[in-house]
Amino acid sequence: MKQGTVIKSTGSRYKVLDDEGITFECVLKGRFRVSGVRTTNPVAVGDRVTFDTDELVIVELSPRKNYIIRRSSNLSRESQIIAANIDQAFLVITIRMPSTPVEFIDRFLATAEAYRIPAFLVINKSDLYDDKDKDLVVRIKEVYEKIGYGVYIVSVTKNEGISVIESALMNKITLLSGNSGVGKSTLLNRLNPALSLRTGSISDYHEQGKHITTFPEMHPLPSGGFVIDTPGIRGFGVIDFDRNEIYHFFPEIFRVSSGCRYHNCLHLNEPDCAVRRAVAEAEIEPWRYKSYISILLEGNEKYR
Ligand SMILES: Nc1nc2c(ncn2[C@@H]2O[C@H](COP(=O)(O)OP(=O)(O)OP(=O)(O)O)[C@@H](O)[C@H]2O)c(=O)[nH]1
Ligand SMILES: [Mg+2]
Ligand SMILES: [Zn+2]
Repeated sequence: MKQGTVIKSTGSRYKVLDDEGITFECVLKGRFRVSGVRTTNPVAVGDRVTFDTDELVIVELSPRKNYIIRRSSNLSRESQIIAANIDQAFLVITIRMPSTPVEFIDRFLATAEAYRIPAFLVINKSDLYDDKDKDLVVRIKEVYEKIGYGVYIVSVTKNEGISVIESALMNKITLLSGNSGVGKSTLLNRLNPALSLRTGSISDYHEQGKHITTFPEMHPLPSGGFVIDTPGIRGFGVIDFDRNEIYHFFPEIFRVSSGCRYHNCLHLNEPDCAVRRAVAEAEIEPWRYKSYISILLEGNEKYR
């Protein structure tokens, strides 16, 4: 018997990396169930498992620190576990080619808060930006750092800002997310050239829109640690937010909400709302408040 980490799953087969760095192709032992959740896959990337090195069978799943999940479809009660034991989540964004909407950033960060996974922003393609774009980069950095999120500004192709990212990823399991075309695969190739992932391909763009079941892969980094490359917000697993709880996932809104007159204030139209006051006084960034309202009123359906 050996312990290892699942680094790839294709539904029935699992690639398990042991602690000496050797990989084994394993299957699951008989009926393998995780109590509590009905999932299409009982074991996911990031899982720590015990496996039989002769039979190549996974016999036990170690307790998880966390896991992210998505419903297989709107009507289905079955869920897919996307990944387990995630230490942090990095969202790669760009100001142009493509331009990432701030609401997308805020939905991602709120989801990370709901999972209690520390989240960071990576603003890529800094080599492309004109003065106006650079002003926006500075603004985004200011707004999110003030809330408490780490923000990195990089150009992967010019190899600028990459060593800081490298240290931040060391010995951690990191979920890497971001819209198609922002440079996730390019970044991973930069961090580990042996990966030679496909970049900038047209077919990648097409796959984005489809609701196909995909199994993400964990990519090992030479300096230790793993990165899980997942597309978009669906890759993160979309949470069914409880309406009354959404503002808990906007840290700066949550902080001032104790000053609202009503303890169950949703910060919409209630009188004497400390959140709306903070927005009016520019203590809370208006676009963050807008994102909050958007999730409150529309939920997450549009990203499912
Ligand atoms: N100018 C510039 N282009 C970049 C940079 N990083 C990546 N690119 C380009 O952006 C395009 C998309 O990069 P990918 O790495 O394929 O993007 P991705 O995020 O993996 O996209 P999907 O796999 O579709 O989700 C490629 O043509 C890259 O060469 C950068 O720092 N500057
Ligand atoms: Mg890619
Ligand atoms: Zn309020």
